[in-house]
Amino acid sequence: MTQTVKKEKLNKIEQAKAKKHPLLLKQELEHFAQIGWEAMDEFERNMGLKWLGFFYRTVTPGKFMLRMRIPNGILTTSQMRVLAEIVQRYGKGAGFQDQGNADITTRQNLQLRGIRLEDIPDILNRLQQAGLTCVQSGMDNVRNITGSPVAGIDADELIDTRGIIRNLQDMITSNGEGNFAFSNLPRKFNIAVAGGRDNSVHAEINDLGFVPAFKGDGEKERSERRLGFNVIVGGYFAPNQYVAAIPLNAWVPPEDVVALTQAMMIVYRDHGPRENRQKCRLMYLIEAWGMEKFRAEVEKRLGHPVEAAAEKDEVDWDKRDHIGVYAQKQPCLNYVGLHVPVGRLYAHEMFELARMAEVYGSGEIRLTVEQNLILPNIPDSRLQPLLAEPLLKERFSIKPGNLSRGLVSCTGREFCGFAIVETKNRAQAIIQELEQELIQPRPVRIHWTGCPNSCGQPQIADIGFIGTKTRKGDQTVEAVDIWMGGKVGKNACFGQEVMKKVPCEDLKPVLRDLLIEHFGAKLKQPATVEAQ
Ligand code: SRM
Ligand code: SF4
Repeated sequence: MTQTVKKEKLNKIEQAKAKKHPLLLKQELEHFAQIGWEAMDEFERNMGLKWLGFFYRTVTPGKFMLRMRIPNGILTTSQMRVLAEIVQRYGKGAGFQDQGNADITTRQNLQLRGIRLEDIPDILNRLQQAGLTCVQSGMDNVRNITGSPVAGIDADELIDTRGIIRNLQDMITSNGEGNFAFSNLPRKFNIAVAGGRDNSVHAEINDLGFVPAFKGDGEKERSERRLGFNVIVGGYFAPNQYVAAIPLNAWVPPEDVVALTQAMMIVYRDHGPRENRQKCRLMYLIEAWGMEKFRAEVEKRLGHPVEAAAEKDEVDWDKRDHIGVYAQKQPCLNYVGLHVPVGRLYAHEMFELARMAEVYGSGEIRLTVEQNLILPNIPDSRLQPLLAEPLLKERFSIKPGNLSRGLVSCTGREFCGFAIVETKNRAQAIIQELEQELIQPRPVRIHWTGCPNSCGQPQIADIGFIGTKTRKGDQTVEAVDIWMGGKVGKNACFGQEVMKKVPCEDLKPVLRDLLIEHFGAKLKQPATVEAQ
């Protein structure tokens, strides 16, 4: 598929891509392994290798983060073991007990830490043998494609998203080998396919979202109506730009999702802006052209008209977090949602999860955009022994506290060069203390993000924190801007900024007051807490 790139003043990254397509670096990995990270060309090391899934970390010089692609967030236990072996063997020095670690991401994905340049060729071999890929997981590529975490097992599901998402990933990455046709987009591109009534992937914050919808005149019997997706486009978060996706006025049956996506990506690739990196996401093309022209160009590429959107979509539930034990649509089988504090996994825990999914389930593990895990297909007879496993008692609870339960955090200063503040450890420490002090009657979704890039999605949280800096006395200290009122599921909307530059060291009492005032929290021992 040939690519036509518009003539305009290209930004620096475009210029570098034009000189040498970063996917070509795959052929030079052995050479890089020999010369070492310090001798590599800076653009190729810091940016180019992200096309292959390896992110150089300036915070930990010499170490890379490996970002996987896990379509629909679904892994087999043998794949989980391969990933556990990689962090254990190659990620030494990057975590607890020198074991290496991995993080579940807000895109239902895994990132592995502490990787050295010289180990990349061997790691890629291992991934390929396991049927896994990390290609095109960063920079100007389509990110991990999210789908309903309970696809195929949810009694109330409308459309099983698993096959669609696998097909999308294979089309975009050439079955995981790397695809030159779709790896020179003007910017990143996020795709989500919702299959249930709660829009559990929050499609509205993606560049391209598919939301279940019935097509029909509404008067016919339900069985005569056709089930497919309404299409929404242009959602994104970037520093100080938080934009919800808007309707394309299009409806597609499930079997047309891949073709429509392909057509849209060609239009974006060939016509999307490439001048100013801050203004290159899909919405800028839609704004420049207007929705009608954008839709017409997509149809032209597709080769046929697209049906107009269904009158309404089927998202009419509050969003579920899937933590706990739930009956599946298959008789006598259950899925068990485990809470993984801020998504952090250590190698020994990854091995344990693989073992448990095999012993009690069907050898499958699923990830959620809340950075948690699901073990599906647990027969009734095996529930009790699974729930008695030490890992569930000590770390990955099915009944976490109502504050821990909704806690999400981006990587933050521990590993991310963009970070303004520490996130994961701080988020957990504050919540653990508040759980000692408060009775919190219902879950509260609290999202931390270490800088305005908003990887931790604070705008969709009940309470969101965005890392910043402020002056306190004569010192510059880490602080957060506070957002409130984000909603997911039915009537999804973004929150609003309610406070600016609250020093992190003063945050706990501020959060305590917000929880008491807005979320029904009560002090356990008022006298003790006031005295602190
Ligand atoms: Fe992100 C860049 C981490 C989800 C918006 N994001 C980065 C980098 C790669 C920056 C870097 O090289 O250090 C971070 C890697 C840190 C590290 O070492 O872990 C990073 N983003 C993450 C993750 C891991 C956060 C998490 O802890 O879960 C998420 C990985 C998802 C995945 O598996 O692919 C992650 N990032 C998001 C999301 C949320 C989402 O996709 O729903 C967003 C906002 C939504 C969006 O993109 O529209 C997001 N990340 C960004 C941006 C701002 C994009 C923009 O258009 O300006 C950047 C910076 C950039 O691209 O220039 C960024
Ligand atoms: Fe890094 Fe900022 Fe993204 Fe957090 S929000 S992972 S600090 S880029």
